[in-house]
Order: sequence, then C-alpha cells, then structure tokens
Amino acid sequence: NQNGKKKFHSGFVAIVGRPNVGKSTLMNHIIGQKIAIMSDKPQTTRNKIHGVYTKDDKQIVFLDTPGIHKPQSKLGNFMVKSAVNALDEVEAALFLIDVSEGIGGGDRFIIEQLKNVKNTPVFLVMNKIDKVKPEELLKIITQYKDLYDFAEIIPISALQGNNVETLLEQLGRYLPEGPQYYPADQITDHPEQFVCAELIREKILHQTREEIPHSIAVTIEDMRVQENGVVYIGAVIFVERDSQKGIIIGKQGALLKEVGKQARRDIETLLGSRTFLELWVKVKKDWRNSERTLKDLGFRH
Ligand code: GDP
Ligand code: MG
Ligand code: K
Repeated sequence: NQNGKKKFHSGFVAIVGRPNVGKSTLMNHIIGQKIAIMSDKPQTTRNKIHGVYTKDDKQIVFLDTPGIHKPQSKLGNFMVKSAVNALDEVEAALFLIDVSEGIGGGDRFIIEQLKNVKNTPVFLVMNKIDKVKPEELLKIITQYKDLYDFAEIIPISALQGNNVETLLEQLGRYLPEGPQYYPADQITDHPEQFVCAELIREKILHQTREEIPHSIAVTIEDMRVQENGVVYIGAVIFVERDSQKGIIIGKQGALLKEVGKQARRDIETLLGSRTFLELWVKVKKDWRNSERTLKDLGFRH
C-alpha cells in the first residue's frame, strides 16, 4: 500500500477432534508453552482456550475446542453445541485424527457434525505420523478423503513437530486481511484463574487414574496478591459423591496434599510468583446434569 507497509492477516482457527488425538499437544507445540492441559485421559480440555500465534505479518488465534462426541449428559450437550457453533465463526478449522488408529465412531460423528458447518474450510490434519509407516498413511488418506471435502490434507507429528511449519504456512493462505487482535507477546487471552483451575484438575486426573472419571470441576474462589508478595489462591474441587471426596483427599489428606504440591509448582511457573494454594473438596450431587450448577461453574451455551 501507500506507506509501503505490508498488509496484516489474521483470523481464528478451531482445533477439533475426538479425545486423545493430540489437539492440546499441537497447540502447545505451536504456542510453545504449556497452556492447554495435556493428559492421557480424554476430555481434559473442557472449555475453549485461545492460544495466540503471531509471526511477521500474520496472527492466528487458536481455539482448542472440547471434544465433539456423542453427548451422554447435559454437560455433553453443552460441549458439542459450543464446539460446533464455534466452527461457523472461525476462518478455518483443523480436524485432527490419530493415524495410528483406524477411523472410529468418534471420528465419523465429528465428520457428520462438520457437514453442518458452512463457509469454513476444514483441514484434515493427520497427526502422530511418527507412529506409522508411509504406506499406511496413504491407506488412511484414501479412507478419509471421500468422506468430506477437506480444504487441505496435512500429515504431522504434533509431538515431534514434523510438518507443523507447513501446516502454519497453509493456514496463513486462508487468513483474510485483518487486525492484530493481540500484542505479539501475548499467548493466551484466558484469565489466569481458568488456567490455574485446569492445572489443578489435571493433577487430580493424573493422581487418581480410573477412580475419578470426569465427575470433577474446579473453581477458583479467591486469587489475590498478599502484602508479602505471595499470590494466594483458594480453589474448590467439586465431586459428585462422598466416596469421590474420600478418594481425592486420600489417606490422611496425602493425595490432596500431593495434588496441591504439584499444582502449586506449575502455577508458580505460570505466574512467575510464589504462590500459596489452598484446596477444598465439596460434594455437589449430580452436578453434570444440573443446568444451574453448570451455569454456576461457568459453562455457557
Ligand atoms: P487431546 O485430547 O486431543 O488434546 O490430546 P493430547 O494433546 O492430550 O494428546 C493425547 C496423547 O497423545 C498424549 O499422550 C500425547 O503425548 C500423545 N500425542 C499427541 N501428539 C502425538 C504425536 O504426534 N505422536 C505421538 N506419538 N503421540 C502424540
Ligand atoms: Mg486436550
Ligand atoms: K467462517
């Protein structure tokens, strides 16, 4: 243009895929910091997390959507609805699959949902190529490419970073001219409270394995800097049953103490400040099926 300044391009990109295909890993690789919480357990990422990638004259704001899957509760309905709605409002969507596993019901369900999305190009991102041979990859491409009119098909390894640059370059071609939404050094627009709550939840899931399914929610009740410079955080862990409360507290409080220790370490890294973390466990029966409780806990349509 007249000033000789290059035009800026920007846009929003949603990442979808069934649990465990590597959505959080990909976003963390791109953003280069631990924002989206990773776990071997499905559905760790319940809310949208924006990760902001800025390079030269382009900015991509990523939405790590909750897994789209056949809903089994009201919470499930919220999750599917919000994830599918988000797809209409973005510049592009990345549909991640795990190439080391065959196409499954979860993948097919998402493809059906994608058919309701208008005017948003969908990339088929074939993740975990480090786990398969090239000829297997070709077989999987032929399985998928007739099921949907994908804008691009890109094989990557989110874990090792293979081909992620190519993915970003291809995405850049779909970004319209637009503003720089966030400063170049900002990597997430979520309140720190949310990330802290997710870190606590992650530690609980890691510590409890199968005993605690997804029937927990964590809210930050209080977060402030004390006079001595230490950040005080008070958090409540909601469970559905008394037995789950017992499991999370552990023998003489041992498990909760460990959760607190590990979460505090990560939170201190995140905030760059000494932290005092206080945790409570409360039973809120059947919170997943209560609309009011869902609203109280911050889930939105
Ligand atoms: P999400 O549920 O889709 O967000 O999946 P995660 O990002 O939490 O990843 C699930 C699991 O897959 C984790 O153990 C990751 O380390 C692993 N994973 C993710 N990407 C890759 C990859 O490219 N290669 C391999 N071998 N493992 C991966
Ligand atoms: Mg995730
Ligand atoms: K769109």
